[in-house]
Amino acid sequence: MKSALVTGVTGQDGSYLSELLLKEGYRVTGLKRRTSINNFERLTKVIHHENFTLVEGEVSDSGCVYDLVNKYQPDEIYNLAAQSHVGTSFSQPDYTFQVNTLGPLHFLEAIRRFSSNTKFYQASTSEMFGKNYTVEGESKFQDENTPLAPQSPYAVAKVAAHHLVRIYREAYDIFGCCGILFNHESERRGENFVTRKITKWLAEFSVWLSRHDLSHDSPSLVFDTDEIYIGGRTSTAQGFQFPKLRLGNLDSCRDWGHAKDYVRGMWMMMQHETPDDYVIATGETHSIREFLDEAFSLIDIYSWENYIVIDPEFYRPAEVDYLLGCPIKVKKALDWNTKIDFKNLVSSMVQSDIDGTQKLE
Ligand code: NAP
Ligand code: G4F
Repeated sequence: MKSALVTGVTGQDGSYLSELLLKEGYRVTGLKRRTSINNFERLTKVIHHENFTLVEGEVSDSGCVYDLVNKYQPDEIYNLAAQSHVGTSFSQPDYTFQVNTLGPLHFLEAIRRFSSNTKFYQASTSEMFGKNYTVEGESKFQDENTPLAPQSPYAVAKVAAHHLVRIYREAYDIFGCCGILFNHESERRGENFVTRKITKWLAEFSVWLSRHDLSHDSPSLVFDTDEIYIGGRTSTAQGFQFPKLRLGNLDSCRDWGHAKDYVRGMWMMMQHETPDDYVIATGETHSIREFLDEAFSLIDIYSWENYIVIDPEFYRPAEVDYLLGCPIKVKKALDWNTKIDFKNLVSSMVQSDIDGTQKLE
């Protein structure tokens, strides 16, 4: 039986990846950091599985990582743990580096010292490209050859980790792969990323409307306040009015896929005979405005401008304007493909949030 250690197991990708690995017959050890209250919501499908174990650990603590790797000597390590919010990395750059750069370095060192046959996956990101893209004829895209030009402390920390994996691969012959994953979302996406923030608000608004038997397309039903609606969570509505959705820059474009497809790509890279880095993306890009068009249309609202407020608080000191990944290498080498397209991604997120909100009512 193969064994895997998954860091960031309580996160979006960690939970989907654990499900996949258990299906593939692995023994999975999930690393969770110490929290004052358990956050196992995403782990309901795996937590009672006989081949799944949770261990507590902190990736920025080298001794902790060395002990874990030495003790478990897993066949594969998937390092998904990160301070994963780009906006937060501007206010917490030091912490972001400790987790996102020193974390992977500790694993690479631990493998080199104690477990040289362990394969290592590092969660690299399309944010590393920053403002750069490759131009070919009419098309603009990023692939494995596009130069990196990070635009945030988050991205700089990930670039450092990306290069560390390459160096350990070349210098010490460690089987290390970096997945350069473009944005991937799901019903389990963190609530302060833009897609989930939108779908959660829509669900709460939609359920509130039906509870009050109100018509959908009536802007007089919403009001502007920054006190009640904060960071993706609505608390109360005010009489027959509901707080507007507050967002930042709507003009950036992202290549959004579904996390379930993307964790399959991570696993496929690790099964290949040689370690390498791959872009994982859909090859399609959409602006935040287009995401709003699609999501609001699902509750029969076609002029969403009336329902949102542009709040400078959600603008970043530096922005990544355009991401569109070219996944040709991973398609050719690993036969990887997406199964869930943009429309299905948005509708499954909206529906899941509506179901979740109704359950709470
Ligand atoms: P996520 O939902 O934010 O999950 C991050 C995980 O890391 C959580 O389990 C978190 O624990 C854990 N973590 C944070 N700090 C830690 C620490 N110091 N020690 C141990 N664990 C720690 O992120 P995700 O969307 O699943 O992304 C997974 C990885 O892929 C991240 O490295 C991210 O940067 C990268 N990535 C994501 C995307 C994307 O679009 N989703 C694209 C490219 C790359 P808590 O649950 O306790 O917070
Ligand atoms: O949803 P976001 O926060 O994702 P972002 O910054 O693209 O980062 C995500 O994808 C990366 C891969 O490219 C990962 F590495 C990273 O870990 C994370 O998963 O923001 C997307 C866009 C940005 O341009 C942001 O400025 O949406 C814009 N935006 C507009 N209003 C907002 C908001 N972003 C957030 N989080 N909240 C807003 O209210």
